[in-house]
Amino acid sequence: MRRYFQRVRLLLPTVTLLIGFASVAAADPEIDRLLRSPIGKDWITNGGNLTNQRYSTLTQIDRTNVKQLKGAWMTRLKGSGLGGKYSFEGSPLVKDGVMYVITGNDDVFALDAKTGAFLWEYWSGIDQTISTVCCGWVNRGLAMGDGLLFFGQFDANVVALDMKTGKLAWKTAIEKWQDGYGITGAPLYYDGIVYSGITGGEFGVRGRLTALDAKTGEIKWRWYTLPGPGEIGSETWPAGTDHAMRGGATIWNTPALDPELGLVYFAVGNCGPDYDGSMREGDNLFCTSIVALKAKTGEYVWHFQQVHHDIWDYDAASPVVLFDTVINGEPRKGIAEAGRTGWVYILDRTNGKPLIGIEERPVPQDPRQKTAKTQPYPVGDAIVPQCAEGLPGYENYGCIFEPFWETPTLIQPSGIGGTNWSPMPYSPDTGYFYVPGTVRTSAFTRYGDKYVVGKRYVGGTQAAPIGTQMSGTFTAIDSKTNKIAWQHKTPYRIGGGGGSTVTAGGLVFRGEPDGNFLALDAKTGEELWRFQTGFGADAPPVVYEVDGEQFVAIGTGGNQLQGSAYGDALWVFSLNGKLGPLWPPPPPVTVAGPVGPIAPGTDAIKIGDQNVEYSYWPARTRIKAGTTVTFTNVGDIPHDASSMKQGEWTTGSLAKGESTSVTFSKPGIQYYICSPHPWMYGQIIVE
Ligand SMILES: [Cu+2]
Repeated sequence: MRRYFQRVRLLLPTVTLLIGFASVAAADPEIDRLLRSPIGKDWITNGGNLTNQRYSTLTQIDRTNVKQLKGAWMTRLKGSGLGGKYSFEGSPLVKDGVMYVITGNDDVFALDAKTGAFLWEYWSGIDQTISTVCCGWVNRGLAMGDGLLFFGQFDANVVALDMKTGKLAWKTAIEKWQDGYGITGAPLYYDGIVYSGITGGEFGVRGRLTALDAKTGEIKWRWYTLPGPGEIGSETWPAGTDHAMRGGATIWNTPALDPELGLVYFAVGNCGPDYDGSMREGDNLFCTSIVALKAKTGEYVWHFQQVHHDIWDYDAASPVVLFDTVINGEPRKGIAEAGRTGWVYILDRTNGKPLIGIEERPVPQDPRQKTAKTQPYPVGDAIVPQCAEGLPGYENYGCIFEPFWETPTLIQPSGIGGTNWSPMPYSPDTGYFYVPGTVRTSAFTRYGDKYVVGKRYVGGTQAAPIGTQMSGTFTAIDSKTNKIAWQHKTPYRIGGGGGSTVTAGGLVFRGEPDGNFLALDAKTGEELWRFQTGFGADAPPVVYEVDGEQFVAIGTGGNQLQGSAYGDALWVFSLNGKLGPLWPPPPPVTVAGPVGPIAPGTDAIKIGDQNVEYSYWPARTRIKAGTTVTFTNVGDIPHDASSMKQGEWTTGSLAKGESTSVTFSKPGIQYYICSPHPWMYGQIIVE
């Protein structure tokens, strides 16, 4: 990859010429001005403004008075996105006293931001049989401009609604969900263009950033994250093969944009098949990378790859953050992204070179996986442990870049650890990034997978061993050193799509999967306020002002991957609030494995029943040897039940309504998981 820096240098003069780009007549001058400005009374895009900093300049609520914060209003969103298959990760947008919010079912509501009264509602009618959902039904938010609201849907359409009425303005299909594509990330609007990523990295898709005309929905250009033959990066894939064409590299989250440099930036997710690198020798660009393109044309400018030849599902899934800083007395333009590796990658956004330092170091090798010789190690601290400890029954274990083959190998942070989809706020007051992380071990196993259009294509699995602890960290990272300023150990997994926001009042607001909403001192980390919302309180909060009153809003609908209780509520807080806390919901599990009472004698197990898509009912059963157990999928998407001992038994993939029976003849304890969703556990005690 080193040779690409050559190209970066060649492109720099072009970048310099683009300064002044912002002065060109804009399509929506007011929104564009707000997008370029510090976040004030309105919150008009997912990350607050073009930087994704989530730093509000409002100061009415501060360290001295935050203890008085109470609920100003709480509105239930009419059952939208309510259920175990959904996560609520959208940040509400606010403009001129109107709040717009999207749920995990792609339904959109406009509310009076002061009272929570409904102004209009848009029900997506999204096909509930979509079977290419990787990681829960979720929508990470909206964008606005030209009088329209923009969002992506699960069915891979980008949609625009009239902001005044909620009526559909246009709808553009980027791809078909039947081919594995979907959209879960919030788009970015700027200067008449809507930028949208795409998901489907677990389904052998070809990732891309798509730029649409905001007024018409017409596709202006697309930039593929996986190079075609002869294109930049094609030499990092095996010559004469088409593996790159189904190599995933999707874009999970909202881009950022620097109008002065004229560049749009985004993070690219893992390579496909996720856990099988045997047929895709090379660094595999642009998997697990940060990429900069010319914002107007989509022309490549630079990239930085965080993990070469990724076989661990180490997505770059958190939104990139732009920030300006001073290093060694020199003003620098920075960009940062928090990875699943547990590191924050800090670069110069003019050229993609490390700002603090990132070293290429040799790593353990396995020729069968075609492992990369070296990997980038950022200077500074990781926010989660990067080595797994040994466990009984596991011969192999190791650290972050430990290779694996067919014998389960324990690795931390794992592809479900570190920072996943959650945003990372930045405060120019403290100079800190606020980084959520999940701490857990995964047992990685590689197996082959044949590519079939629209089917899962991951080539292996990672599952937390039964009985292992799962928790989290919330860390302030100093942007000048990439070192920990302060860190909280959290009892639950965070970073899987929840989030936080920082203010000029010196506060960090963040939710917990157990329903608590917290305010921390941004400088010291001290907890200053805590409020029980009654629902899983994970979504990234926002801060806004109406009629001189400052509000803090958070969607409390739970998060399927963090295990928090589901709901359909939106809570809004202010110093004049009157509403008190609710009873706590059931807390998330902290130990991997099947939960719930043991059902004696049950020989019928339902998958996805009782509105909990990713579950077995009962999760635990006790039977006599020789019993035949029937597994039936009553959920919406395909699932299976597969022995945690690889290859011992499996139901095979069951579509909605399908059943398969398995006979258990030998006494013993059987643990099983769903192979596409390895966080689903079941237990059968055979006597
Ligand atoms: Cu499943």
